[in-house]
Parts: sequence; structure tokens; C-alpha cells
Amino acid sequence: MQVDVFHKQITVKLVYYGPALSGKTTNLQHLHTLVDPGLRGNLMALETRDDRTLFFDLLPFHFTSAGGVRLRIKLFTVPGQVIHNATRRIVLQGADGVGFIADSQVSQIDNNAQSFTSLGENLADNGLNLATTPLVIQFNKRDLPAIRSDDEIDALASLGREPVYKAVAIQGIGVVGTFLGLFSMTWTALEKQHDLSKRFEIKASEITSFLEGMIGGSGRGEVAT
Ligand SMILES: Nc1nc2c(ncn2[C@@H]2O[C@H](COP(=O)(O)OP(=O)(O)OP(=O)(O)O)[C@@H](O)[C@H]2O)c(=O)[nH]1
Ligand SMILES: [Mg+2]
Repeated sequence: MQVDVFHKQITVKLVYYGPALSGKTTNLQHLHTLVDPGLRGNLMALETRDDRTLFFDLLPFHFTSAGGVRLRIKLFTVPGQVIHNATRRIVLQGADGVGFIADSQVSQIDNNAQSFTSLGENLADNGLNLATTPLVIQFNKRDLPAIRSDDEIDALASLGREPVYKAVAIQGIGVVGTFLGLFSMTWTALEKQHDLSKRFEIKASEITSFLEGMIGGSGRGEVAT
């Protein structure tokens, strides 16, 4: 988190991490279509010719609280291709919360696991700790055949502390729920850590209403139990 006390501005950084082609950029693109053009920043994407993320995408949200505090939420995605690990590490610098976008296909189990391991390593290289970083998990591509069953994902979800969302990002299903879930978990952690509500006139409830007004309503995904 970056805090600019003079300008009363807080910047929160969220990162979508996960294996190649799991749908990180698709999640961002869908969020972008939901936001009123006056309230969103540009979606920056650096893609290669075959639509793979080469660097990152960035979707900034802006909000000003009743108390005059400006909040910026920057949402990044990392490039999932194995060769871009150095870029992933850089994008994770200063991350306040991470959304792990997993691919539900059975064929992608190993890739998900490898990516998750690299997330822990890259956070550690940035002085961050996977165990204490706000984290949500999304199992995307629920529309495809040969995916891990709902029961299997529910069982995985019940083992871990992280909220698990099921999604079909190309149809916008589960995209908003994942983002709002990650933001709210991240904000709660930051509030505690930095005593934000005492230092700044900005309330979690007003941010949540703002975000829900902006992107809520459509495409809520269910949370696995
Ligand atoms: N069937 C299906 N395809 C999806 C879904 N979400 C994304 N895709 C497709 O999967 C491919 C990869 O999606 P991206 O969003 O570019 O994946 P990424 O995680 O950003 O990939 P990298 O940037 O290479 O790490 C694209 O062809 C998407 O249209 C989904 O829910 N279902
Ligand atoms: Mg991408």
C-alpha cells in the first residue's frame, strides 16, 4: 500500500497470479467492461501477437470518500508463461493482496501447483509472506469438459483458509465476486495493520457500496463451501 498523507491518497495494489492461459487477463477485461468509463482508468495490456500477456495489465479504480480521501485500486495480472518468472516477481512487488486464478481443467493440475509454488517463492523474494498475504482463489473455466468436479473443488476449499470462487471468466461469471472478495479481504488486513480508520476518513462500507455500484449486480459467482 502506498499512503500519501499530504494529498490524502491511498493506493492499494492487487495482483492476479496463476498459470499460463488460466484467464487472468480475461477477468480484468470483463471488470473493465463493467466500469463506467468516467470512473476507470485505462486498461493497459501488453500482449504478444498470440494474445499472451508479455508484461502485465493494469486496471486502476478511483474513489473519493465522503471525508475527501482518495483511494486508488490498481489491479495487475502477471504473465503466466513459465519463461516470464522475472516479470512475475517484479509485478508482485508491494502487492497488498493476491487473487490466484487456477485453471479447472484436470490437465492443468500440475501447472496450477507449480504456479502456486512459484507464487510463494516470488512473494518471499519481495519480502512478503504467502501465509500472511490476503489471498483468494478462483477456479476458472468451469464451462469446459474434463474439469475437476464441484465436489473436488469444494473439498479443496474446505482444507484451506482462502475463499475459493468458481468462475467462467469469458462469460463474466464469478469475476465480480472474486474481485470484491479479494478487495474486502485486503482492505480488512490493511485497516488492521495501518490503523486506517483512525488515520483517514474512509470507511470500508462506503468503498464496498461504491465498488458494488460500479461493478456489482451482474455475474456474481458462488463461493465454494
Ligand atoms: N472456455 C473458457 N475459456 C476461457 C475462460 N477464461 C478465459 N478463457 C480463454 O483462455 C485463453 C487465455 O485467457 P487469458 O485471459 O489470456 O489468460 P491469462 O491467464 O491472462 O494468460 P497469460 O497472460 O498467458 O498468463 C483465452 O483464449 C480466453 O478466451 C473461461 O472461463 N472458459
Ligand atoms: Mg494474461
